[in-house]
Amino acid sequence: MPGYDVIVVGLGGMGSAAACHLAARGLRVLGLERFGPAHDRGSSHGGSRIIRQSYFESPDYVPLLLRAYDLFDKLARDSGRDVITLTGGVMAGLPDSRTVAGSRHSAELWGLEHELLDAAQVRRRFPTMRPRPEEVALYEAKAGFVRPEETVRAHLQLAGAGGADLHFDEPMTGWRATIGGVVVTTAAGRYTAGHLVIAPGAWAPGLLAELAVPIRVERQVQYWFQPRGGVDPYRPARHPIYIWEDAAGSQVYGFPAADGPDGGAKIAFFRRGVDTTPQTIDRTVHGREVEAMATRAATHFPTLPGTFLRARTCMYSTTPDEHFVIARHPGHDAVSVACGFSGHGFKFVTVVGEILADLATTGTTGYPIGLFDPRRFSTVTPR
Ligand code: PYC
Repeated sequence: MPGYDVIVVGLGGMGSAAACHLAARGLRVLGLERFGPAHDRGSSHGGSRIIRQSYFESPDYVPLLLRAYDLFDKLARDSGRDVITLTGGVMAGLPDSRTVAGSRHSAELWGLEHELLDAAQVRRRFPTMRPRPEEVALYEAKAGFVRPEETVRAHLQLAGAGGADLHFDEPMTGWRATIGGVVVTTAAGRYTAGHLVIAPGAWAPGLLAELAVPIRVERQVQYWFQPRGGVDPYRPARHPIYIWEDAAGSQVYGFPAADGPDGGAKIAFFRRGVDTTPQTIDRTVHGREVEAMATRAATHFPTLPGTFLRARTCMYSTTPDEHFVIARHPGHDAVSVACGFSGHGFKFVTVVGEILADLATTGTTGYPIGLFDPRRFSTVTPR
């Protein structure tokens, strides 16, 4: 009999959630992570990530989002941690922009609560914002932010409490399928299990090369500014999360000032990252980058940029169609994979954990994950 029912490789956003759901089902779980708990070397750090329902990327995500919200609430209750805050969300741009029209399409298709605001209504409601007269917004009261580090800690806490063995600073060095499951090796040992879940984040191009999913790892930067006149108008009770698309199709996104007393307002470009790798990423944020962010912030917010406080790099793992990869491994029934979250995945971690637990235990899931099939990119060569 294998030593474990399931080994989870990667205990970032997705893997920690999978370990939590698997342990809650009474399975013997081993989690392996190359860094420490809730680390800042991958894609699950920086204090906040957007959560929203009127999904411009595709209405197909909506059922998963609805479940993700319920599971975030449950995670907060079960762990006692502050993982989700609803602030409302403004999706702004020209009426036919992807951000506005796509969000509206999802909202109408699924009957999601939303309001359409013209520029004057946005200015009145949110004095921090300065839309152009021709811009509009979809406002969604149920949008807000989740806290990536706290979410990972919460999942790890519950996984550990459920009996999972969690090994940090222990990267997987290899795996192979066997008759009864898998063997996973690390520098510290050799482990057997009936099933393997690989949730490698930005390490996917190396660890899941055989899937032939053309994932681009992008260097991204998150910036915090202290608004002129102070942060009070930017507090979560007054200032929503937002995604704002300009006439050229470039999106920025941001948050209320929620990272401590002088944490500032966080803003970032969505996409526009440069290609990188986890091994070579430039963690320095350069003056010209801060300048570009400050200039863009000033076009939407009368009291930004104010004073630059700090910036942090992270990584996106982007697929060509910007949809995720979640599936049983096409070459191995004993392996499930989750990668390619393309910069919009963190809000889904709770439900992805549940889906991975379904795939590991039953081979299938009741959730609609056809969109995330890795075979959409190419024929898979079994290892
Ligand atoms: O995760 O919803 C998201 C998001 C939007 C822009 C950047 N991230």
